[in-house]
Amino acid sequence: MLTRIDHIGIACHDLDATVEFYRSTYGFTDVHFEVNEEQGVREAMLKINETGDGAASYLQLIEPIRDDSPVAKWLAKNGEGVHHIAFGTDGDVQDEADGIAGKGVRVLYEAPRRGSMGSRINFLHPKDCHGVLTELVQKKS
Ligand code: CMX
Ligand code: CO
Repeated sequence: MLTRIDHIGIACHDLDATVEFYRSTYGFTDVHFEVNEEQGVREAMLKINETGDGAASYLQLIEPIRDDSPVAKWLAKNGEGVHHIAFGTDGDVQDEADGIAGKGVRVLYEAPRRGSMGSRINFLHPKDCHGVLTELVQKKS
């Protein structure tokens, strides 16, 4: 089951400056930095709140580390802004993805890949989701 908004993904040109904006403007100070080579991003997960199921909600600020990464392509076309939303699952992320694929929505990866903080992730194609790139997240247990 999808139980929460796990995070909102926001694409930016300058990760450090964007983290500083969220820190100084809103006081979000719980920040985890990570590089995800496979996804082609350097990222900061800003914890926003704890949720009832023991997980948390985050803003994921993402800066491309390669010109050919999906986020670099998206930034060149759209500029900075909201790039994707991510729903958290309470069970196996691939079971969730398979169930959604059965409803005719394209799932981008055949098997889950590694996301932030040891999570398992997959994506749904934005063209099948009314224009929203949608990520599914199973947090590390
Ligand atoms: N949100 C909404 N629509 C999007 C989109 C996004 N983030 N990215 C692309 N699109 C739309 C484009 O606007 C385009 O629409 P039109 O045909 O109407 O112009 C269409 O989808 C195709 O876009 P594209 O620019 O040609 O890009 P690609 O098809 O090469 O790639 C996608 C699109 C979704 C397959 C690719 O971005 C992808 O694989 N994303 C998943 C991985 C990812 O985004 N990783 C970074 C985040 C990592 C993390 O969260 O941990
Ligand atoms: Co994400």
